[in-house]
Amino acid sequence: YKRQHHSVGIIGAPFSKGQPRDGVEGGPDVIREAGLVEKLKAQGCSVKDYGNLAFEEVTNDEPVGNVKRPMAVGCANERLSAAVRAIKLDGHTSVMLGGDHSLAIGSILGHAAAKTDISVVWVDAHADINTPLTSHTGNIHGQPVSFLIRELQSKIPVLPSFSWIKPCLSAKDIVYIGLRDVDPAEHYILKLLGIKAFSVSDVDRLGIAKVMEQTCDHLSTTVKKPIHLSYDIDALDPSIAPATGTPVPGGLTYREGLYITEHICQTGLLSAVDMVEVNVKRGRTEDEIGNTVSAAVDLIQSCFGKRREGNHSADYQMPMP
Ligand code: 4U7
Ligand code: MN
Ligand code: MN
Ligand code: MN
Repeated sequence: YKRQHHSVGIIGAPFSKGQPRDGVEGGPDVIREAGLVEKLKAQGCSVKDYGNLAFEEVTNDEPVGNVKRPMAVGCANERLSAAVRAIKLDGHTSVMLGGDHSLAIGSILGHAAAKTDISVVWVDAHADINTPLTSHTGNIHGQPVSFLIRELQSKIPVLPSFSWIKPCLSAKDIVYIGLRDVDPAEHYILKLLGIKAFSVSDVDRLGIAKVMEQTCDHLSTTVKKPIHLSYDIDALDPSIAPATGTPVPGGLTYREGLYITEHICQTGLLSAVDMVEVNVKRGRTEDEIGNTVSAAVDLIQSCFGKRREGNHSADYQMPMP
C-alpha cells in the first residue's frame, strides 16, 4: 500500500427536481457543515471548494409523457457537467455533493468529457436505469444511467434540454453494488445488456471483499480506466442512513459501505465521486439526520485515504523521552 497525495475539488449541486421530495437540495451545505473540508485537509488532502452551483428557476416545465421536470433536470445537469469537467481539467479528483441522483448525468458526462474513457461504480439500493418510457414514477433520479449507456440509446425518446447529452459508457463499464429495489424493466435491462450487478444478496453470499475484488476485475479487463464512484446514501441500511428520500430495508452495513470506499481508494484510480440523496428533511430526529450526514462524510474521507486500521504521515516522528 502506497500513500497517495489527494487533490480534491468539491462542487455542491443543491438540486432536487429529479424527484418530488424537498430537502435533498440541502445536502451540499449540511455535508460541508459537518466539517468535510477541514476533515479532508486534516488527513493530508489539498482541497479546493468550488462552492455551490446556482440553478435557474425553470418555468413551464411540463412533463413529457411520464417524465417530470425534464427542462430543470436537463439544464442543471448541463451546468454541472461543465463544472465537473473544469475540476478534472484543473487536476483534482472531483467530489460532487448532491442533490438527487439525477445529477449523476452531468457529473459523469463532465468527468467523461475531461477523461474520455471512464468506468463507473454505482453504489445504490436502486439501479436508476429506467428509461423515460419504462419509469412508473417519472422521477429522473430513477433514470440517469439510461441516458449514459450507449447500448440503450435507441430506447431513449427525445427530451427538451437533453439534446446536449452524448452517452459515454458501454454496458461493460459500469458495476452496481447494493441493489435491492429494482423495477421489472430495470431488471430486464440489466440482464439484456449483461451489466455486472452485485445485489445485497450477492454481498451476503460472497462477502464484500470478494464483491470488490470482482468489481475491480470486471472493470480492468484491458486498460485501467479512471473510476467514477456514484454513491447514493440509500445504499446503506436505513438504520445507519435514514435521512434519504427512498429508503429500502436490508441495506449495506456501515462496515460494508466503508469497505467499498477503502477498496476503491486503494486502486489509485478514483477520479470522481458523487455523494447524493442525503435529505435532512427525511430524518425524524436529530440523531437520524446526524447519523446520515456523518456516514456521508465518513465515506468521502475513506475515498481519500482514511483507513480504519489507522493512518500516519510519512514524516511522523516518535516523541523522544
Ligand atoms: B434513487 C424507482 F420506482 N425505481 O424509478 C423509480 F422504485 O436515486 C426508484 O436511487 C428510484 O434514489 C430511486 O422511481 C432513485 C421506483
Ligand atoms: Mn440512486
Ligand atoms: Mn437509491
Ligand atoms: Mn433516493
